[in-house]
Amino acid sequence: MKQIKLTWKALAMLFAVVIVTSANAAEPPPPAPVNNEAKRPNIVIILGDDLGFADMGSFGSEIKTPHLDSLAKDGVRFTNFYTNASCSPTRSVLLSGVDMHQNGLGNMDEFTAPNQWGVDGYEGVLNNRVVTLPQLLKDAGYHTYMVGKWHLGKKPEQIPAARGFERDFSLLDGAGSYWDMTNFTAAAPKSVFTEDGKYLTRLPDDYYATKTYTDKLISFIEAGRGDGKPFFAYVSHQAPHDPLHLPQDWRNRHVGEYDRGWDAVRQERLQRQIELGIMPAGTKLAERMWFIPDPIVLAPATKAILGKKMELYAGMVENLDFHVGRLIDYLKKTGLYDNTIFLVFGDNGAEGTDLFKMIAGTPGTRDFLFGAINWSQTHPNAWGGPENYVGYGPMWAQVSMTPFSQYKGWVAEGGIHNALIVSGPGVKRPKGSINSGIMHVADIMPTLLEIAGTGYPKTYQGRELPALFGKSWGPVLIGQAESPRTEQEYLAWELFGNHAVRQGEWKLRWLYKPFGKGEWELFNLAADPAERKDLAAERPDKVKALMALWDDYVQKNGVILPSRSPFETLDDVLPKRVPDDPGYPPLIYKKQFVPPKDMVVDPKP
Ligand SMILES: [Ca+2]
Repeated sequence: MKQIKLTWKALAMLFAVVIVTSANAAEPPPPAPVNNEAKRPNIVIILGDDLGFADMGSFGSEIKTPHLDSLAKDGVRFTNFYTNASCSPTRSVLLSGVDMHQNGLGNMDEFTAPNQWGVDGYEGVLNNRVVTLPQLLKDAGYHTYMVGKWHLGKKPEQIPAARGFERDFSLLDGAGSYWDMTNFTAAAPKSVFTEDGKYLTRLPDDYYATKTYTDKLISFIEAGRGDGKPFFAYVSHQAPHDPLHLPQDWRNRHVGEYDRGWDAVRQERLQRQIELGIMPAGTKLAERMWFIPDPIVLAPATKAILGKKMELYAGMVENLDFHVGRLIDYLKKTGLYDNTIFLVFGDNGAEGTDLFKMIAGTPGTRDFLFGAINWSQTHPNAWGGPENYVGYGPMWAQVSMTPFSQYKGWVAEGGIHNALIVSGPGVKRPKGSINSGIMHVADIMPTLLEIAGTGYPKTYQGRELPALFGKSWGPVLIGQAESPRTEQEYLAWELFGNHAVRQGEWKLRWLYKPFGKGEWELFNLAADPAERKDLAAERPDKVKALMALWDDYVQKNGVILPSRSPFETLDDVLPKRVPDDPGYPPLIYKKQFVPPKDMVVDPKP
């Protein structure tokens, strides 16, 4: 198949041409320029795992992120960008462009419910019906590199090398230690890593996730530099996902700064967001969740101990920013920076749930809500080190998601609404500007294919491909549209049974009690971005219209609401209901993956 080769500049011209010709159809477009491959831009996706909407300085945080902010200064910040509510569902959509219920991540592998087992779209890995972004970019002449967390399958035919990445250094699991191969469950206690398509016996010397991923990526780019091919790099950082693992010299940079409590920090962040133009004037904070204490009632020592968790989290984000800075420096020194497009975002809302309570405790009970507040019985001075597994809890997750309601795992805005920065050649909007068009992670595939001068085929290697879920940002990036979608086009989400649909400024959501009402709630996000006031009773017409869109989404994508969910019994009264489904949740029972012997190697130096 002959590849279409377009420069990014030519592509921008092509947009202009399309617009002109639609106004003046008599004039045929000039032939598109070809054979200027060297000028196609490099593409770098920087993903922060569980990084919150309000965690970067350029989105209102007090956390210092000068390198990420420098990309915001050079590019555009998007304030209405959506992902899915957790890791692998978002990543599957990013890399396939296809809705999660079709691409294999209809549910997280760890929580796939009995009624979803064996159903197409619920494989728990990125399935073979889709073609991946790196595969198509590789076919179009790009180098394709990946470092960091994969979370889309561990078998030889499912790993990054099998899905289009020419070079990789990857953690195949969804989380794990930042220092070694320790993982969390009794049945699968060891993380699995690959390097260039082989499974690793051990990790390199001096391994620390964020640092090593950056070192590896720089070595990949350096090795491929000079052959004239552009590169695509998927920098899938583990940070700042829990556990909060941080090198010793990064652990004590914010001592005491968060003792003032979560309410104060949220208010300060919202104030800065309004000053920056991230949120409109008059925006109100989502209410503090009912099970989180008012910091005023806490003893100073308690505030200091809980504040320490946020000190560590802030350190994680700053350390991530530091290593992003190393990558940017390298690209500037080699002259690659000016021809590189960057996309920066978090993969879902910040993490308020206690992962370890979900694993070691009694899943499906309400105790994990409270567990995260008191979690980790080790001495706080040891937190951050390799032997300690600490998250920061729902109070700080709400801070990370200022001004929104709730956090990761839920489809309130706090679970799915993320910060997005796009910078680099082809972004024709004023440097440092802000856009509030409604964007979705599924848009990235068609956008980047266009930038690379290629497109999404109807078939691939003889198989018919599912339709893309998203729409290209081409017209938005060159300033000719404010949003890739019209007021009529809708977005929808479902995870763990929670579900929602958004059309224009209206959002209809259904959440398990007591995070939601266990029935449809309606919000006007333009007036009420923090989902404070349910308008369902006042606007039955809107509820009905949005319910019809939800039904459309279910039908088009084969959504099956789960029979079991990690959040299902939160509102139970005593005695606890403990449904018995052998093997659920898979998270606890899934056995240690053992790679084929002939694919196991020692790490490269
Ligand atoms: Ca995540």
